[in-house]
Amino acid sequence: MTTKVLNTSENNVALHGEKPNYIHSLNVEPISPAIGAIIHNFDLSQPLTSTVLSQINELFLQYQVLFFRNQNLAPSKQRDFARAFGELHIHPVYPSLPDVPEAIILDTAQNDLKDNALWHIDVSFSPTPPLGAVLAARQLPQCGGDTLWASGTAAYRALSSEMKRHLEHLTAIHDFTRSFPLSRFGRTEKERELWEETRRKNPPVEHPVIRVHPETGERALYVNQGFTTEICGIERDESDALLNYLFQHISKPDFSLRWRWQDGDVAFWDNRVTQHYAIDDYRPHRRIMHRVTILGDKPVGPSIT
Ligand SMILES: O=C(O)CCC(=O)C(=O)O
Repeated sequence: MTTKVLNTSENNVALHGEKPNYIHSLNVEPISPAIGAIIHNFDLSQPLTSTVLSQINELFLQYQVLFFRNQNLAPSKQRDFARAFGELHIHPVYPSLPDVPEAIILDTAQNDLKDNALWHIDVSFSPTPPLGAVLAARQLPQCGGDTLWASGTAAYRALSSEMKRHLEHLTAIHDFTRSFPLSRFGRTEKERELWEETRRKNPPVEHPVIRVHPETGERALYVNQGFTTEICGIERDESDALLNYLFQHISKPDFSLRWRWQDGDVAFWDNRVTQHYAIDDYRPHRRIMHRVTILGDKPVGPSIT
C-alpha cells in the first residue's frame, strides 16, 4: 500500500493531478488517477479546526471522493461533520432517522433501493442539487454491495475538442420521476400522496450539460442516467442517442473507482462533479447505510451566465 504524508506551506488551490503542498499530517492514499483517495488515521468524530477543515476541503476538491476507514461515527457526528461544509438537505422521499432527520436511511429491509443501482448524481432534479454527501456504512453484507464513483471532470477531459465545443452550449432536463416512478414509490395511499406532493414541488429542471465547478473552475460532464431525460433544443431521437453515448462514456472504468466497503467506512463525495452507482448484487442479505447530504448551488455552464 502506498500512502503519502503531504507537506506543509500556505493556501494553494489544489488543481487536478497536483498535490496540494500545504497539507500536513494528513495521510493520503490516492485510489486511481481519475478519482478518489483514502485519508488514513483520521477521526471524523473529533471537532475540526478551521485549518484541518480547509485541508479536507482541498483534498475533497482534488480527489472528488474521500474515504475514511475505521470510524465510530454516531449519526449526530456524521451530521456535524457534513454541516461543516454547508447547510443540510432533507430528502423528499427516503425515510430518515427520527432523532437526526438530516440522515436518510438506505436500508434494504426498509427501502427499495434499485434506483441507486445506476449512475446518478444525487438530487440533480433540484434547481440547486447537493454539493456533496457523507455516507456511513452501518451494516454490510458479507460480500457485494460495492459502490462505484466516476469523475465528471475526467470524463469531460477525455472528450474530443469538437464534442466539448458542441456540448458547451447545450442544456438538459433532469426529472425526479425518472428514478422515482409512481409505480414503485406510490404503492400505498400515503406514499402516493407524498409522491404527488414531491412531484408538484419538483417540476423538471434544466441544467447545463457541462458544469463549471463553482470552486475549482474545472469543467465536468453533468448528465446522469438517474435523472436526465432529454437534451433541450434537438430532436428526441438525437437527444436519446447523445445521452446514451454520454451515459456510456462516463461509465468507462478509466474515470471511476470501485469501493469495497468495510465496517466503519465513511465516504464523502463532491456531487457537483461526480456520479455514483450502488451495486445491487447482495440480495437477500441486508445492507444499511446512512447518508447526510449537503445543499449546493445552481449549476452553471461554460456559456451560461
Ligand atoms: O448505498 C450506496 O453505496 C450509495 C447510495 C447512493 O447511491 C446514494 O446515496 O445516492
